[in-house]
Amino acid sequence: MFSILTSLLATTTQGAPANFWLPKQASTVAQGVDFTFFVITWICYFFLFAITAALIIFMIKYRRKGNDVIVKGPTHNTPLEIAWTALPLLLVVVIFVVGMRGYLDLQQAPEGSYEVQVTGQKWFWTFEHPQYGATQVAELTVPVNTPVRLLMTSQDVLHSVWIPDFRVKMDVIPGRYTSLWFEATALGDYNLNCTEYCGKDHSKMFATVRVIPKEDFEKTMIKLASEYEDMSVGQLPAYAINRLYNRCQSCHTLDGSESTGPSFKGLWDRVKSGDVNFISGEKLSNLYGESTTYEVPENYIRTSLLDPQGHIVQGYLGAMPSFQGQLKDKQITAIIEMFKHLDELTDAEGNITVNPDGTPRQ
Ligand code: HEC
Ligand SMILES: [Cu+2]
Repeated sequence: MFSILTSLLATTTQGAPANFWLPKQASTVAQGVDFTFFVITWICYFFLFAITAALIIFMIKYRRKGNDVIVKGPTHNTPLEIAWTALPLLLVVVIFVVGMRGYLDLQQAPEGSYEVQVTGQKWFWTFEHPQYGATQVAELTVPVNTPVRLLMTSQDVLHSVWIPDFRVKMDVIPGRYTSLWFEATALGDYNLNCTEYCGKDHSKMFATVRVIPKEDFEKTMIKLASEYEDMSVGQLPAYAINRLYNRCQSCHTLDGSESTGPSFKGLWDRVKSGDVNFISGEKLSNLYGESTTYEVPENYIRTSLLDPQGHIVQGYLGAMPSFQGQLKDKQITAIIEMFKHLDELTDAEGNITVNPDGTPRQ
């Protein structure tokens, strides 16, 4: 009871910390959402106690006292019936008005919001910053005290973005755009979860929203967009497995198990030795050598990314999308280097063991 009271009071100040009922308030709309929540909760408590008390009192007062007592009950009471219709009506109107105000706030992003394009797919989130040409996976960096609008769609099934501390949530739907906006009011890292059951690894489909100072934002984005440009070839594998592999992981595993496409484990050895059969009946080893289709194995991987339908591996469907225009040359090199060094980047179960900067994980 006490905690309800303190939490209700807490909602009157913006940016309230986490309490027994709700997480921290870290966006401009959080206070309104919490207020609506507590108004409804309190109305429910009131009626819970009032009805329970009436129930107990009437049970005692009007209990059956013997076999021979016959009482004629009232059949109609107009003032009472008007009262129990009008009062609840008034209450739901209050709930509607409070809720609608918050809802409208949530619906309409302020003019000039910073826009991020969000793609949900099994089982990760991709965030693109069109203004900077930067892409983030499982991590979304945004400036503090700035309205941010997420324009969202799904590659496969229904997903849903939920950032509890911001009190925002919106479905992400294949073949359609939905949007959501927020303005973070406090620096820090916040959880973003998928909140629409979307299959086997739904519980792993989360991301971190990093709210950083406004003055650092542009610098961070520019760095992110060109992160790989300053890297030496030796640094590329760790970058690729952390920043690029997530675009492949829905179809290619790292642990050797079959998926929509062949596993990346051992791929470089297979490819290098030309031990790949195509559905056309050709063998990859026959396509290597001077003045042939691929000349050297690296070209096969490059072509696999830019023109995946060119040669389709036996046992699979031509389901791979082209990455033409989506990967820069240096990123393609990074992927090739990743294949070559996959053993150093993953453990036996296919878990990634390095950070983007090459330091060991954990
Ligand atoms: C939607 C599913 C899908 C995605 C996403 C995908 N691929 Fe593929 N990929 C396939 C399929 C299916 C094949 C086998 C058929 C073929 O050769 O096109 C394949 C084949 C390949 C091959 C040739 C494999 C071999 O054994 O010869 C390479 C290399 C490859 N993919 C790399 C990638 C990379 C790198 C990414 C991410 C940047 C990626 N793929 C993303 C489905 C996908
Ligand atoms: Cu999901």
